[in-house]
Amino acid sequence: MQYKGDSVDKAMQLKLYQRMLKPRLIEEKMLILLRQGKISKWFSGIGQEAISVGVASALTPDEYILPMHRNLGVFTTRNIPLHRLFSQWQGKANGFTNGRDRSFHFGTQEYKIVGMISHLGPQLGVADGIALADLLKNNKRVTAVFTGEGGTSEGDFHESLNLAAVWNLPVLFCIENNGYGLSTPTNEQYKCENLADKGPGYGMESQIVDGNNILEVFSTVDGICKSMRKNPRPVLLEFKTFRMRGHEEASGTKYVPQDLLDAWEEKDPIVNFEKFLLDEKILSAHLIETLKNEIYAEIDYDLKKAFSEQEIEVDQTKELRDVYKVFDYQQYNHGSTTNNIRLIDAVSQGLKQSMDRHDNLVVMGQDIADYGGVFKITEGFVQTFGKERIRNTPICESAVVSAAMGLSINGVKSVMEMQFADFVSTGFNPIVNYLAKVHYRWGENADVVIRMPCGAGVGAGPFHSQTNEAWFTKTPGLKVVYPAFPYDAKGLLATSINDPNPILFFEHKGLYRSIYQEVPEDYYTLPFGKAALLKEGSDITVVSYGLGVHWALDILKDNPDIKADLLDLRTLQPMDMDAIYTSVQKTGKLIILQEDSLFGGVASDISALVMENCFKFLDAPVMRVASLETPIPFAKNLENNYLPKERFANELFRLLAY
Ligand SMILES: Cc1ncc(C[n+]2csc(CCOP(=O)(O)OP(=O)(O)O)c2C)c(N)n1
Repeated sequence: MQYKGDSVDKAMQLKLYQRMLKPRLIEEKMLILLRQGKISKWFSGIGQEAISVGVASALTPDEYILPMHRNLGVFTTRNIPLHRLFSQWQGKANGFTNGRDRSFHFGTQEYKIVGMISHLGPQLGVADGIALADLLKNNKRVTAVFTGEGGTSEGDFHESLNLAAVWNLPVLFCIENNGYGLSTPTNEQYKCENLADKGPGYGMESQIVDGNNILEVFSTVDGICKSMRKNPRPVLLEFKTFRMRGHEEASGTKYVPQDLLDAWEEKDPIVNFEKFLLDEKILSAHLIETLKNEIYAEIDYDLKKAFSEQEIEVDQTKELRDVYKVFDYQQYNHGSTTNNIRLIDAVSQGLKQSMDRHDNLVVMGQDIADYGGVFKITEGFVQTFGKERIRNTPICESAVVSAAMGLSINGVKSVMEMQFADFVSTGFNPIVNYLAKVHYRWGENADVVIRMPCGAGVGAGPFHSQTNEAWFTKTPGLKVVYPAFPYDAKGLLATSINDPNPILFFEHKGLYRSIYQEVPEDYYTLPFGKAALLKEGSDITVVSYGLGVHWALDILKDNPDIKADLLDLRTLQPMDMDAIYTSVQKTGKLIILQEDSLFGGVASDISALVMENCFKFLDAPVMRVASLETPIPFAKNLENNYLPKERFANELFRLLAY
């Protein structure tokens, strides 16, 4: 191995050696503890230390770094106290996740480290968002993110590199090509010769780096970072290295040819660098021993500390509480001036007023800038707020959701417009796995609103008509808002943007231009978790939300003899169960109407809760009315047959007669 000693000063060379030694010695200790059954899983980065240490050493302490599961050297180079790492790996309270997540699955703002989720790819889009926030704040900073070569096969890799290139984001994409993704060798992972070859395809500089040569890693990354800080742009680096141990310790390396392991053992980044430093007289045998002993002492001391820490205590209240960041709801009242506007205008107005109010709010979505979005919600926004804050995105929902997460980590709020709620499926992973879980996992929050133009009745067929709120009400950590009227839409959107938690904000397309209401001109907020009692009656309780509310209103209008409480839920998570219980206790009968197909929908859970909590008040079975268990058909008569409006009227009469 060739070291160019003159590229890095001697003090730094020594520091780099020390920094590589530390994760190596920690790992050696962990392997012993693993065999003793004192720790659970271990993902080894032995042989890959030069990459973690070299990259982390080239960044400034205020620059974010996003490591993966083999990057212990990132954590140690950022000087995280070892006992906290050990506690983290043992699921103890002094770790970073209160025992809620394992190994390297955590982040810490204190050390500007944002750890991975198991799904690997979203990490890359999060880096885009962090870098975008720096760019918007005019911080001259680089964000470095890691991926293995296996992770480059995920769609997130393509989406995130493309997004970074199109937006010119200062992200250093670091591929650690260690030959295997679990048991899959590179020739079964990708077809091109080098992954760095992909850079030019994205319009991005790229470079191959010898990942086992610490001086090459450090000096290359250092040089590139200096240049990226001056001239912000993404750069792709492919570090060639090798995974010397199994994917994780239990899985072994049987499938790896021995000659490959032998050849790479010769290239051990620490052994070789040590020899070089000895030759250069930067190191001596005595100094090596001293350095090792210092690290051993630190490991032993900190291990004792972590082992003596008690097991995490179970506190169910805290477990439930920590799913969401506490939101200090502020009521903003409005004056008396109103205008008769449509639901679509109310959403647009609410969004615009929030843009005025929050300097750090960015809106992202497909075709939302000059074009104004397919529904024209953001028409004219570019002229008022500029293209920095009103951002057209490529067609890459997953990377944009992840970028929204990154923006939030770096202090920028965002609203993302799904062009149609149906397309959220391609951004589903980061929503339910990253945004939803991040506060519970390590106390970070996702200050993100995802606007969801949804719903049927517009003859748009199976892929432009879904109302998929139940995909999200199922997932702890998300809030789900679903207004049925312009007044609610405006006030609830303002609240959603103020709330620091991730929110799915459903806007029914069929209501956009058909429902008018007097809506205050002023900015105002409305609280979550408060259903609206639209009609009062003693015979039956009707519960619905979104378009269903209007179907119920139509049918009750046509049948003035029916004395019904009609509750519009307005928000589904949190849900105003108290309002439902109160009404059911009065009427003894409940019918729930939802536009979505029946099984696993919101109506089913309301029904279950009412049975469990109000059984003695019920005079009849709780009825759920919903769409057919089919995809949403296109032809008008098929769609009408699919939707439950007519069935609702029949069931309502049946239940009243029960
Ligand atoms: C979306 C997803 N699919 C599969 C896995 C299972 N898995 C975890 S790590 C891994 C291999 C990753 O390989 P690579 O990105 O090259 O990183 P390395 O482990 O080699 O460092 C696989 C298949 C996962 N965690 N997430």
